[in-house]
Amino acid sequence: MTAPHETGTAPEREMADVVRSIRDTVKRHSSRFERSIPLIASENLLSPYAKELLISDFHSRYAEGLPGERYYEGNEQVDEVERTCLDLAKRLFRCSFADVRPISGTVANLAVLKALAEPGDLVGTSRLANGAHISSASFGAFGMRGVKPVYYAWDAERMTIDVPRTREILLAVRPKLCLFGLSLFLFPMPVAELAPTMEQIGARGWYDAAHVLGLIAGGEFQDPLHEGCVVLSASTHKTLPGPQHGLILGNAPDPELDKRLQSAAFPGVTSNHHLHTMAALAVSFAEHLAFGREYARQTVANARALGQALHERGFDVLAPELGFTRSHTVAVRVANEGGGEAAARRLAEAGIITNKNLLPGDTSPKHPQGVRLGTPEVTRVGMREREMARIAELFDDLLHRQRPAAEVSSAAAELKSGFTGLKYCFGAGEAAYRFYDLVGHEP
Ligand code: DSN
Repeated sequence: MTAPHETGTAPEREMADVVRSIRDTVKRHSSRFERSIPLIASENLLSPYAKELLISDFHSRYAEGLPGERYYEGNEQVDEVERTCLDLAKRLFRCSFADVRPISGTVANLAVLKALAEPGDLVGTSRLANGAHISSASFGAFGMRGVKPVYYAWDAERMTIDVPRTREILLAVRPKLCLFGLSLFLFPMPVAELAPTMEQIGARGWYDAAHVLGLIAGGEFQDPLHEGCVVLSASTHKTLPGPQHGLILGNAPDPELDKRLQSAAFPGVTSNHHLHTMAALAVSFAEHLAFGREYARQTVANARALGQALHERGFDVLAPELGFTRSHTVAVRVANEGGGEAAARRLAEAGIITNKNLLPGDTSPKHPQGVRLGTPEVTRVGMREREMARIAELFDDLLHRQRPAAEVSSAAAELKSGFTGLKYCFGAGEAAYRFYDLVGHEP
């Protein structure tokens, strides 16, 4: 990499300092995360073979349109990789349609709304306090498309939709589209149970699988495209350990619907798509076909073990009667530990990275009473049930026994130091984790 040299102009020297400072900050961030216990339910680590494609020449190119029907020249290899990506997506999710051009989960949601709803339409969804993604909010994708939410009835004990009461709502209000999927996603949604009602009112089923995509692919959750949803949207970097990207899948024998989704993806909500992340996604799909079943199984087993261990240490983990979770996520009400914001901040000081989260019954969006914990990343580095028990012990030490954050942080770093490689991908092992290092020299 060329270095602005010592005798460069004053602006060059000044900006070289800025570049050094940005690199130092990113390196500090990386080494902090290498020492910490990462429990954000929506984060994961990218495999070496996926990650190297992020800095490939694909990053620099344009490929508007579909493979073989582009608006630019020079796309033959991009087309080849995109066709592979589409084939792998359909194989992984056992479906007939895929579009990998949305550049994020929210962009995929906007595309679905553009394809399947008109401004003023009613769309069924869950409330934010019950775990819905901000796409459902008036200040999010729903508001952008001008559709109006129809809220499902919620069973807070079982942390899922209350089917009988929701049937009544759907029959009375008759939304055009019914969205399933959450950001606080503990249990499968009753898609199959509500499918006959959707059919009766002529509503289409839509599933936002961002959080549980890798679990669905791994056969560890529900299978919405075979239970009554005609379209599935997702981001691709949570339980599916891929790059930050978006995805739309379908399984309706309806070419007209597929065309609408494609035209909503481009030119609706993207111009170019992100070719480097699309290529990385193809690698991630291939790796999930090879390793995803075992990864999904262990991710869920770890989440259930973490819930159980926290419960045994006196934490108010939601849904104890149901084994706390069937996904990668555990929700803990921390009203007695200072509330969500204070607990999450204190955990971060101790090297345990989580997020505050609204829980059912929360009255103020600014003061969530929960923290959300996820096991995608700790599973990816090889942790199992025994480490989940140790993490619960660290929570207890910090939030119940008031052990100083610095001491808990050292204990967290010691635990993490035994997990420096990636699992469930090609090129795994020590070298894989060191892939976090930046590749260039100092300017
Ligand atoms: N905000 C993300 C999450 O953490 O769930 C979803 O987009």
